[in-house]
Amino acid sequence: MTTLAEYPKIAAGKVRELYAVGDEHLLLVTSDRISAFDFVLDTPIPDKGRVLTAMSVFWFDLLADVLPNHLVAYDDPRIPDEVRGRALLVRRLRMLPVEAVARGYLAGSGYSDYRRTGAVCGVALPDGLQEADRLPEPIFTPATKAEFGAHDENVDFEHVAAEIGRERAEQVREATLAIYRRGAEHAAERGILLADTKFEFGVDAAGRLVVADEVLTPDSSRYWPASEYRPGRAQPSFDKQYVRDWLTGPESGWDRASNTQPPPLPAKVVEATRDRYVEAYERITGRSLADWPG
Ligand code: Q0Q
Repeated sequence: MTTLAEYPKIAAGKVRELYAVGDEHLLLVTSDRISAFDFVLDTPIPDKGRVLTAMSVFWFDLLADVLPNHLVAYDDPRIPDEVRGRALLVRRLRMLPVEAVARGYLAGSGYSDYRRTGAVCGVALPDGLQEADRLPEPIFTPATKAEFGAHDENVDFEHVAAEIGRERAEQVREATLAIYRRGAEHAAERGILLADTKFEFGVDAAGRLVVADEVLTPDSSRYWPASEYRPGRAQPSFDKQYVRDWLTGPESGWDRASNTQPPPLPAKVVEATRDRYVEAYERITGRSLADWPG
């Protein structure tokens, strides 16, 4: 029986770890940790790791006709029982140094770049757009990978072309927009607006572009409830709004401007947040989380 201790840890993010499994594979483990306001909170959300893992598997399968992906297995003897259901066995790729972001709506750094320059990543947009407005069509707005904890820096297409070559950059842009369009269309039919999303791509030994990392999850994308969509303001997050509201509300005793570690979450917020992750999964996939391993 394999244990996680057998596998060398080769990378760690805020809520995920990456382990080497031999020379050809990796184990991508998603924890139950949740981050808010750029802090990793002390309180885990039960099943968050399983939901995000199961979501990536669903999207990899739905979008396999658009581009190959790195998934090898989600239920395999090489996956230790302690992380079963929240770990993916994946092919080891040569990763491209670009955060491949697609935006269908104006939010976050895209909105602030637009307010400052009328464009996002060198892509000019019409005048007069409001926050959270839907864009005339989805746009490719790449970013450079930031050091741990820092925000990625938005860059233009020419920067990506200089980094990875023009032909590969064009392929990444096409793939990013194609996968986003399909995902956003599927989600919108089920009452969830995918405002934007971030992909990571790698290249396999045959030189093929492969979609890696997590795909179209609430951690790599903005998930907005379509029923509450009101352009002209910041939109509520489908999955993180309960956490954000409690932390910035009177009960938490936390001052966001203090830049101090937020307090632990009360059980009611944890439970409501878990329910939102499960609801997002079951609406997007039409499947029950109870049928997912772990
Ligand atoms: C790879 N990451 C992400 C990461 C820290 C995940 C490297 N198939 C692959 C993958 C994937 N996925 C990676 N490298 C080679 N082949 C993914 C950003 C970082 C924790 C989890 N870094």
